[in-house]
Amino acid sequence: MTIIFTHLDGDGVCSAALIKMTKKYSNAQVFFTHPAGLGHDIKGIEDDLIICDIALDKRSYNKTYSRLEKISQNHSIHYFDHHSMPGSLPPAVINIHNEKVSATEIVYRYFYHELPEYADHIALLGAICDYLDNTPLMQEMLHHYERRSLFLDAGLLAQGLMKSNSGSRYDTLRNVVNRLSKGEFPCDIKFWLKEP
Ligand SMILES: [Mn+2]
Repeated sequence: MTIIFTHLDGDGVCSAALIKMTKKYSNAQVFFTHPAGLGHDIKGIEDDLIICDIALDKRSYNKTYSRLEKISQNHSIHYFDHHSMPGSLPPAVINIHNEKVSATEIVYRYFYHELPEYADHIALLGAICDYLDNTPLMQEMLHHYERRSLFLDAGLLAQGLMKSNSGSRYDTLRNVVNRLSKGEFPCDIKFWLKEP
């Protein structure tokens, strides 16, 4: 079993959706966290771990480091991120880092050969949501799309994620990740359009 910890914005949700498109990680469980909470949230994890779009927080760096180190003794850890790092990661952690592109683009490049064709659409949405669609690869991919529909979809995703504030928010977000990973686009996810 693999656990994915990701950010609950468009970039984080799209990163997780791309990972779940791969055969190996289609059953991975998705959880949401944030930089200050990461060290706390990974406590007691006894599974393979993937972290996306979560900055390493300076104040909790030591705690996060030692927990990652402990988990990495028995499990694989992939860390996909694009924020500046206050320090290194434990040597056994596979650190895929690039500060010039979105976390979604990092994940997209890493799993490129295992992704279905519709992954391109989700990769672009994640990049647009983080205002990082102006990279060479994303600009090249944008040419294959109807820009207006893509930006509508990205807007729906960003707004939908912000508005899903009910008690079952994490379940809603998990459901969104699952649906995106199966080839649905934000325009298909109609429940976002309803008032809670
Ligand atoms: Mn991001």
